[in-house]
Amino acid sequence: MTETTFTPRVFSGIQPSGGLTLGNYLGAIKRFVDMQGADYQTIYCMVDLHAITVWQDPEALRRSTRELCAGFIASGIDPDQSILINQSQVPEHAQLGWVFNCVARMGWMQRMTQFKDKAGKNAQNASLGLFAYPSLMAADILIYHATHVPVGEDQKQHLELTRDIAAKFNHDYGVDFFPITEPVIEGAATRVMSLRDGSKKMSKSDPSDASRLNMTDDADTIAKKIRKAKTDPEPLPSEMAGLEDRPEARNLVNIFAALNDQSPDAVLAEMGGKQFSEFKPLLAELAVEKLSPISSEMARLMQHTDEIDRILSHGAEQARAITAPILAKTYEIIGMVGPKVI
Ligand code: AQP
Repeated sequence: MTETTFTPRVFSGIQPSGGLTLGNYLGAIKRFVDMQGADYQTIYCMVDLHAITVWQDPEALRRSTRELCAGFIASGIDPDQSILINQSQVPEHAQLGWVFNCVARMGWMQRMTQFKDKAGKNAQNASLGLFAYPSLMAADILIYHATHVPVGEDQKQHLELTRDIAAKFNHDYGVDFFPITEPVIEGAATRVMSLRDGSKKMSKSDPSDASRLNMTDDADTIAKKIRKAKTDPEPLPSEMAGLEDRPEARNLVNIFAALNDQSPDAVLAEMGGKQFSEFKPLLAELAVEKLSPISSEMARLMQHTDEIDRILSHGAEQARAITAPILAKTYEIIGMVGPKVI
C-alpha cells in the first residue's frame, strides 16, 4: 500500500463548560495562536457536545460557547485565518464518533484516567457520554484528517487513544485513510496547577474560584488571587532543579515563564534569591498586563453576539466542506449504502 500524504492540518477544541482559565489559555489557546499561519490549516472548536457529558444549564451553555469564541478571537485567533466552529453545528463529528464507538475497545476506554477523575466514586451514575468522550474526541480530530493537535498535558492519553483508533480502523479495513495524529504538548505551561494546591490541575470546574485565574477576572482579582496563592517560605532558587519538591513554587515560575515567553530557567536566572513577597507582585503585574487586554476585548465582543453567531455559522460551512467528504468516504469504506464517493 502506498503511504498517503496528509495536508498539514491543526485541530483542537475547548469545552464551553464554564469560563476560560489561565490553564486553558497557556496550555491551549496561546499555542493555537502560535500555530496559526503559514504552515498549517488551523481549525479551532468549541466542543459543546463534550460539555453536556456533565449537566449544563442551557442558557449558561449558550453564553459560555459565545464567550469561548470571544476568548479565542480576543487572544488572537483570526476567523479569516482559522476555521472557528462549535462542534454541534458540524454533525459529522458526532456521526464519526458513533463509528469510532464501534472501533474503540471497552478495555481501552476503561483505562482513561480522565473518566476516573471526573466520574470519581460515582461512576455508576456518570453519563454514558462521559465514558465515550475520548472516542468522540478522536472523531473531532480525525473527521478533519488533522495531523497535529496542540493540547495540555492532561489530554495526552486521549491523543494516544486517537492514534490507536486510527490505526485499528486502518488495519481492520485494510486502508491508509486516517492519519496517525501528532500531539503537540510544548512550552512552560503544559500543566498549570491550582493556585491553592500544587498537586491539582487548574480547572474551570474546581469549586474554589481562588484556585484559578479566570480570563474574565479584573486586575484587582488577579492580584488578590496571586497574593493568596499557596507557596512555601523559601526564596526562589536560581535554577529549576531547585524546585523539584516545591510544586506550588514551580507552578508560579512556569506561569511567569509562559506569560512572558521565556523558559523557566531564564526566569529563575533573573528572579533567583527573591522571596515570594517580591516575586508575587511582579507575577501579578505581568498577568494583568497580558490578560487585561484579552478580557476587555472579550467583554467588547460579547456586546455583539450576533457577530459571534455569524462567525460560527460561517465556520461550520467551511468545516463541512472538509468533513462531509471524509465522512462519506468513511461510510463507503465500512460498507454503508449511499451515493458513490469519488
Ligand atoms: N490546567 C491546565 N494547564 C494546561 N492546559 C490545560 N487545559 C485545561 N486545563 C489546563 C487544556 O485546555 C484545553 C481544553 O480543555 P477542556 O476545557 O476541553 O477540558 P479540560 O482539560 O477538562 O479543562 P478544564 O478546565 O479542567 O475543564 P473542566 O473543569 O470542565 O473539566 C485542553 O487542551 C487542555 O489540555
